[in-house]
Amino acid sequence: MTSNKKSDSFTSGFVTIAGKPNVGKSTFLNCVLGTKISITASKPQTTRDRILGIWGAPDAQIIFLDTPGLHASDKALNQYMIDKALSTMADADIVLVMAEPHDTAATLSTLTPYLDKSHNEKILVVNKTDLMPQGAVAPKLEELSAIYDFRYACGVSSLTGVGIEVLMDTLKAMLPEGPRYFPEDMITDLSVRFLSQELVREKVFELTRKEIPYASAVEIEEFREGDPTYIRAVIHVERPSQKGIVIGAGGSMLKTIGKEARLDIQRLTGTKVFLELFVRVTKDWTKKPKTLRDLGYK
Ligand SMILES: Nc1nc2c(ncn2[C@@H]2O[C@H](COP(=O)(O)OP(=O)(O)OP(=O)(O)O)[C@@H](O)[C@H]2O)c(=O)[nH]1
Ligand SMILES: [Mg+2]
Repeated sequence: MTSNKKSDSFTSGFVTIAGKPNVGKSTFLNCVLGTKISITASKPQTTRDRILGIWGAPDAQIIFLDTPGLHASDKALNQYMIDKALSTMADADIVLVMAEPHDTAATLSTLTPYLDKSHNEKILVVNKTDLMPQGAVAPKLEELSAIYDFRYACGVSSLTGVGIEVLMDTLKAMLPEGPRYFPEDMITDLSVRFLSQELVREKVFELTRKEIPYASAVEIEEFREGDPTYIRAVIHVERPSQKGIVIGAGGSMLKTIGKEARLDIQRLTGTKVFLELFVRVTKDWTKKPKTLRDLGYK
């Protein structure tokens, strides 16, 4: 791609990562940043909010915005997630539309109405190319490119990093000259408190089954910085039966969630972490705008 920017110029801009649930948007962001700021899981609808990550080079700063997967649902929480994804797409200079190997033109074209809502450049990125046989990427890109007027299309693997550098060069060439929006050493605008809450939610997502991940929210009631960092968090569920499952036999499930979350939060804070977890029933919280707001989805 050609660029007529001056050699001493600084390039910057906002790139929103959008697509259906579970295609690897958050894994891609973590791969680009080389650090984990967005939680990931093998189940769909993991990300619920806009997650901002800042990529920097001496001559460029690209602000990536990870979004909840686009899907159809009337439930208040899901509507919140879809609205968040759409507003974050509208704010971007470039929307990176992420797909995965088993997408077809038919499955990907369900996104077209969403793409039509924002008037910015769109790039198609097929993620998880490590799962594709050699030679299958180019025909897949050609097939999926037909659904929209994409400015560029490429394949990447967020697991191995293949293709990421080429994509970053392309984004840099496409973005305009602009200021450094965030301080050079900043990687996200999210607080350690919020990231800790997300890490607990990630463990609930990975370790529980069926409807439990979708009925769970995490609220940090107390966060005291220091060494150790002290965190008291509540896992909200919708029904008493779900509370029993999250606690597990003899407290075993809650113990595992706590242990795994604590290790991740320790990596984040660089301190010892004392994590106290409780489970509370907040009836039908995913369906009511008021409880959604109370739990931070606003
Ligand atoms: N093999 C392979 N798996 C990947 C790759 N990228 C992501 N995954 C896996 O795909 C699953 C979903 O990844 P996420 O990053 O949570 O996907 P997402 O698009 O953010 O999902 P939502 O937040 O639910 O919309 C996880 O199990 C990841 O490990 C990749 O490049 N290759
Ligand atoms: Mg995600």
